[in-house]
Amino acid sequence: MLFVLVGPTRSGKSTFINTVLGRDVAIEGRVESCYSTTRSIANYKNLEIKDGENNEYLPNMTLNFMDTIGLGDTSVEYTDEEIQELVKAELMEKTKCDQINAVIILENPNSPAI
Ligand SMILES: Nc1nc2c(ncn2[C@@H]2O[C@H](COP(=O)(O)OP(=O)(O)OP(=O)(O)O)[C@@H](O)[C@H]2O)c(=O)[nH]1
Ligand SMILES: [Mg+2]
Repeated sequence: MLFVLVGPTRSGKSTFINTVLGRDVAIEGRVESCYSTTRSIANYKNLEIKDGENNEYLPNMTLNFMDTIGLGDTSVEYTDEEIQELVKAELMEKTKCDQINAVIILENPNSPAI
């Protein structure tokens, strides 16, 4: 299963991936950081899920995640439109669109959209 994470910088995309997998795979930003952390698209493939309670990997279940560059950070070398194009190109090139199970859109909790 492939999940694509999109949303503003520091909305918790990388943290979401790590939380679901039960271990640190994607690099998370520090809370006090002013800058986006994920600065290029990262594909995490065929990763097993770790059960945090007994520290064991769950059998017969692997997940794929695409972690994307956060939107809305002017310190990043790409504009939001360029990031959207990069994500689109990545999806078309490395995976097939019909393999996507969900696009997960995260928002910052203080966003007016919430
Ligand atoms: N309190 C709280 N903090 C969170 C939550 N999710 C993420 N964080 C913190 O928010 C900060 C940013 O999280 P990231 O996962 O790096 O955010 P991101 O969307 O990947 O950011 P970019 O890579 O910059 O686009 C980190 O310090 C996380 O620990 C949450 O649900 N609650
Ligand atoms: Mg990130």
